[in-house]
Amino acid sequence: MSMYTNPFRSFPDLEHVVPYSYDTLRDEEEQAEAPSGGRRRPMKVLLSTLLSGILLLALVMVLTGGQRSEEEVVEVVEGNHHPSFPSSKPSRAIEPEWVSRGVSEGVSEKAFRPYSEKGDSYPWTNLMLSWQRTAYHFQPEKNWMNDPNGPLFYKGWYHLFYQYNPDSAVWGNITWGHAVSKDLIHWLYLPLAMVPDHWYDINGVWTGSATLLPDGSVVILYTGSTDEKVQVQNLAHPADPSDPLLLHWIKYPGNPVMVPPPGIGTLDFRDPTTAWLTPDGNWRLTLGSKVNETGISLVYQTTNFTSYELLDGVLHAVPGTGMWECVDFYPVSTTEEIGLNTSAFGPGVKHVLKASLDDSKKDYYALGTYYVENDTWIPDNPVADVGIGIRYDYGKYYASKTFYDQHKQRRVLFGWIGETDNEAEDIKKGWASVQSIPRVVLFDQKTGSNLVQWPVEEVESLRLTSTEFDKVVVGAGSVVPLDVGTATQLDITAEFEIDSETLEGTIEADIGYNCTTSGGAAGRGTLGPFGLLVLAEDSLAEQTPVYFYIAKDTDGDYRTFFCADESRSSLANDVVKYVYGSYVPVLEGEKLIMRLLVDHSIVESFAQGGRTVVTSRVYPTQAIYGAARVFLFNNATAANVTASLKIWQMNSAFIRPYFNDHHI
Ligand code: DQQ
Repeated sequence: MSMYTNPFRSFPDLEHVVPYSYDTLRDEEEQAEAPSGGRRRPMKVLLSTLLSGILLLALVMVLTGGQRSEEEVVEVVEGNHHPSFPSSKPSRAIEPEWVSRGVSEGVSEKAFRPYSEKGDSYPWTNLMLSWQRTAYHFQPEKNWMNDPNGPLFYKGWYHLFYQYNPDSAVWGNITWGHAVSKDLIHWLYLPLAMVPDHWYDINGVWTGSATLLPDGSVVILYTGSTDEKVQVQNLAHPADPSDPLLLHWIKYPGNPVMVPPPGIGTLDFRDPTTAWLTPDGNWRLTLGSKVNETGISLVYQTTNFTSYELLDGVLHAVPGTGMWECVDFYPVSTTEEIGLNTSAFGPGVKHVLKASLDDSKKDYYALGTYYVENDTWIPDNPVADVGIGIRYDYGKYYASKTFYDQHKQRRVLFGWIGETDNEAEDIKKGWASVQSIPRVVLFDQKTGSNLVQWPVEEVESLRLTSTEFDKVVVGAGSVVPLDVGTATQLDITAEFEIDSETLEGTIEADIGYNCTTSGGAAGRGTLGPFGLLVLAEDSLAEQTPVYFYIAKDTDGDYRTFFCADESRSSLANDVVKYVYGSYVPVLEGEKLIMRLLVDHSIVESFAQGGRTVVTSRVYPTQAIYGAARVFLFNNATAANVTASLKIWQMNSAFIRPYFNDHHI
């Protein structure tokens, strides 16, 4: 097959593209009217809808004054401190000034390189840099890693493949790294699974997915960047299916099996999903692309995984969201707390569509209905469509991928947690990026409008000694140390109650609250912020607050936010410090609960059982090793809060090379 001719049917006509508003439900940005959408529309409707999308964007830009989204703002919070609240000034914010890696190949910006040419970076010591390595998150022994690829459970082992540069701590020369685990926590590094060694992937063995077939065999589909940097899809299968470690992979001699169809840019065609089996007995898969600024998801059909047919239309499209990378598409049960096989379909099932937005490097998902008869997916709530609504994680988190774990009947999510430091420091420390602790993903039956994500139960096997704190009163404007010894590897569960008199007596509080633009942890309001300071040293000159903030309107309705403020996380001036966060649904009678996994330079924070999640990458210079502490804080002006906590010290995971004589 010639790769530049189109062996398939014509490019989908985007018949059912419907523009929705650009506002985000959770980011609290300006909301515009969303037209209701039909499922199939003619091309002229597409053109007019795209045009209205552009006009709508222009309108929103005017209304918001072109306001930048949360993470584009590097927060600088000045003054407004209560004397007992940490008074250190956040260090200077950085306007990133970087050189692109990967963009010419048609993938996201991969490098953050502030001050690399000015030479005025912070004087990092080896001691500081070595502290940043995580103890129980997965990361390769050395060098660069990005997206998780092809996770699966096979013959007793969990397999994780990942985008990996075997030569350096920066993006490039992308191969598939490979590790296996019995429990998703302790990992053995295996030899590289696939390297760029054919014309159809010589510029990179990029992201892909595994599909487990009913006969127990495995196929992998991945994107190759060809000798001419064209993005194509390739097929691979295990050389020895009886090998539980799947050490060797054979690339299909007929590769590529899918090439960019007419109308799709050669740099805009990547990241095939796990395939699902439809009731008509065909396999389908989807992959991300764009047409102008409309992010789309193409659908292919196959029976044998070697020949594919591009189906008419698209699974879904959202104007203004740009290139969709690492699309994920899977069913969730609305009635049972179990995961579903990717091919599950029928009553009691909703489908999640997730896209990683190349333009903003954020992972957005939405819940909706999959119509197998015409391979379209319609969001439950058009205003919270993919790319404009809910995110998996409001912190540093991208290119995520789920798999169905048939061993434990759960759907497990991995996500790439990149660096926000200076690339020169990544090169010095010899590595860059970690994977999130795998999270179980479930439909939230209580709210009906979001997923919940929760660290896999196996992480609890790392819990060592614990300390409990019962009903600690944290007065308005105060900080309370929690004596747990060294606080660099922790699992923290905390429950907060705000004093009801103040809560009820408050007529109105901060209705326009926004984690990023309302002053971070130092911005004081009647009913917040309150929460924890982690990776803090005694003087609080360095600290990472993770907190709730309650807003109340005159109708007596509450809106709760869950935020993490990195602006004082490090005295270093050459790392990016964001204030992240979002709204979190809190139902009648629920306490405010958070769980934090602290592991050196990463803090994964879950609110209300995982309805809202925020991951922070932080690079303290003093709050490290034995100097790292944890505190409760309450920076509200009026309300006292009562907190009950359990804090575990966490063991390190065994993450090491595999040798034949090693067992875990
Ligand atoms: N990373 C891969 C691409 C994918 C991107 C290249 C997302 O396949 O689109 O390393 O981070």
